[in-house]
Amino acid sequence: MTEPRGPVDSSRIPRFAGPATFARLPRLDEVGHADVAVVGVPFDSGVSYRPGARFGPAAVREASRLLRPYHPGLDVSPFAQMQVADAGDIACNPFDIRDAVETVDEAASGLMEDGTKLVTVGGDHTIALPLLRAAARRHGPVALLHFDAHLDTWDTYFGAEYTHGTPFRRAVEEGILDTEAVCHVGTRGPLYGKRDLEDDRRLGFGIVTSADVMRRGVDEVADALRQRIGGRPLYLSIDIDVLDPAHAPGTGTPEAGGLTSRELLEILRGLAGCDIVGADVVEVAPAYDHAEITSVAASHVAYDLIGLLALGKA
Ligand SMILES: [Mn+2]
Repeated sequence: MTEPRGPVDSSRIPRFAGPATFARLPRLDEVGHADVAVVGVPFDSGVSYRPGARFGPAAVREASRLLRPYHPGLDVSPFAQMQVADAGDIACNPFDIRDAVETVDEAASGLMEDGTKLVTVGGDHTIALPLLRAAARRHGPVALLHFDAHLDTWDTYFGAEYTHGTPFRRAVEEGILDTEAVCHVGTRGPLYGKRDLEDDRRLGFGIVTSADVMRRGVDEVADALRQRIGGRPLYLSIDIDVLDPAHAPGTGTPEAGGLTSRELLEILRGLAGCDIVGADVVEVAPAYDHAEITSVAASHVAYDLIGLLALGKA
């Protein structure tokens, strides 16, 4: 096996120069095959409030320039232990959501064909549905941990089925989730009514609220999640609005009282050993960001996801 090609050497090319790929990794077309590919989906036509997540992938790549190759929290050097590459963006129709959903499904399935696992950077949360379809086509119905301020299991908005607030209801309806092991983490904030929670529970979801994380602590929460997941193939969907607006102001539907970036990263690290088959980080909307707070957080979340995938490969 040839050695993986890693990021450009920052002792030779400073971090503010060189390629604009995620973590300054090679492009997928430069390495041919990747164990893990970072792919952008600059799509935000499914949002219900502030638009702008179409600029998320570029902002997260820019903020990822400072990532370094060794992850001490997980004791892993992901870029040395496997080939990681940047697969560029999936370009989809900004005027036709159904068409965009099909495009993401096909492109993700194509990228996964030879076993590549995807860490997808959105884009709004609509894209989780086609990404889950692609994952389920390969692995069967998948367990899901959904980190978000919101449930995202609403039925329709203005009659529209495919939006950033509805992907996980569609996914349950389509039978692509293993509903024995689906859970929201970090939810909070006002709802339309109590029925939102009843519907969500009926769909099969468990909930660890943002307040639960604070009361129980990250280790206990991660242990409970890991037990619930067991050995099932697991998809992780991370809406950056799971973080408090202090940690992620640059997002479309911010809610007070969220996780700190430290809590989120530590819960993720507590999932080491799970059989992760794919992941996304969505809803970074850089126009509302300050000093790259949100895109730095998202780039670190993506790096942790890659680290978890590297551990799974070891
Ligand atoms: Mn969401």
